[in-house]
Amino acid sequence: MIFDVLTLFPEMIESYCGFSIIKRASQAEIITVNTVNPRDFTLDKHKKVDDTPYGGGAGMVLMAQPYVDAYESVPRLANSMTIMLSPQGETLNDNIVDELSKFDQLILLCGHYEGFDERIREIIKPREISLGDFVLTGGELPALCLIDAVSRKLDGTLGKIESADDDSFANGLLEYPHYTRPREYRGLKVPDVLLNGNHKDINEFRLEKSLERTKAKRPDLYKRWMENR
Ligand code: 4FL
Repeated sequence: MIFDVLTLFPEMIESYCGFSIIKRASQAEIITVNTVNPRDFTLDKHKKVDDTPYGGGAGMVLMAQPYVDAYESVPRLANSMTIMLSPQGETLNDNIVDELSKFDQLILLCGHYEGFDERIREIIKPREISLGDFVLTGGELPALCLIDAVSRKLDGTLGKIESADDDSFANGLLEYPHYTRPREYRGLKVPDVLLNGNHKDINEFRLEKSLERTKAKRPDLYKRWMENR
């Protein structure tokens, strides 16, 4: 998977991708993360990427020309999708992450300031994706969330044991509680069933706990799970 990220702050993307599992996925060539800075495509000597809005109002608007030229400089694979990170998009979820993980290339457009000149949308026609109903200072964190969530779905990124298949959401339920050593901490004991080595009992216990906490914390997911089983 190639991620091409259009951003005015490439170091934000590069620094996050230099750690932990995402770094390992890059080294294993499961993913490649490239950045393109629209500032490098400005035509004036001040390298201006934003300007005041026509019609007045607060803030600055990202200019179309540097953004569109930066976008058009990205080499396109056949199986590619362009995504704008924006609070106006559809909200990201595990189904969309699965769908996106099937592409060979994701081109991610990060906004800043008050927003994009509308002609960027009209020319590029990206799919718009939001992380939720809140506003950030820029689209870099949402882009990184998307890179992270998609990367961990790709073959080889996670080990077999940590595999994404039984994550919360992948099976439609929240995860069961996890415990590690010691067997007792501040008077709180690890449930006996996890210590007796009976895997049928353990699986039953875990499913029961998954159902219990999904019902309590996410009645919407619980309802859907009950309807589909
Ligand atoms: C993008 C917020 C996606 C939530 C500012 C620029 C944003 C965002 N989801 N805020 N992009």
